[in-house]
Amino acid sequence: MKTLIIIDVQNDFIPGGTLAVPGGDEIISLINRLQHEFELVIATQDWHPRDHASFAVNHRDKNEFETIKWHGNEQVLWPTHCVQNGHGAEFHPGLETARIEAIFRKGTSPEIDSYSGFFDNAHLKSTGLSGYLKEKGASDLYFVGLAAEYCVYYSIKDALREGFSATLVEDATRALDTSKFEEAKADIIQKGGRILASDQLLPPR
Ligand code: VGL
Ligand code: ZN
Repeated sequence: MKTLIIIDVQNDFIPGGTLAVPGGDEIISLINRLQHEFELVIATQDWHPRDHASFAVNHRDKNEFETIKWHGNEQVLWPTHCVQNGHGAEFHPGLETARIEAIFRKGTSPEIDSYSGFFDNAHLKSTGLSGYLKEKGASDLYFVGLAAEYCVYYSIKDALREGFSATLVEDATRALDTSKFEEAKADIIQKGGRILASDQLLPPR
């Protein structure tokens, strides 16, 4: 079953938010149009407690966007974003949510960050998304949303590891850092994922 997975289209990742992805607002109407081409639509939300370890303010003498070693993994220290129940964690009001059948939340444990919609960054904790999709018979996954080289890319890598077919809809995502996104795209192809443009999915206008 063709399934659309909408990653983190939340206020904090859209211009005006605390971790805004440039052009993040430009993809919302396209994501709304794409939803109608899919049998199953799922979304994720970054959903952090205020004391989350990925926030720079929770580390002494560290700056935003600095990288540290955290439990043996590289961890970027982010501006405070997507705090549980806060305005920044809500879906952007322009995103149509009527057809979203399930929402998977991630980054909920204070001590572990989770870019992927499937697992945390250390692969210790599952969100249940993989099992949900398998039970639904969803094998053909298409990814859109924010941010391209973080949560979208990590979700695609985990989808491939879990044995799904995974496709990035390239014009329905935006990156924080476009050169990192180029590396991510090369890696997606190398790992057996696909990249296509939305006009290959939408009816002609
Ligand atoms: C994300 C950085 C931190 C994302 C989430 O949604 O791409 N990026 N938390
Ligand atoms: Zn986050």
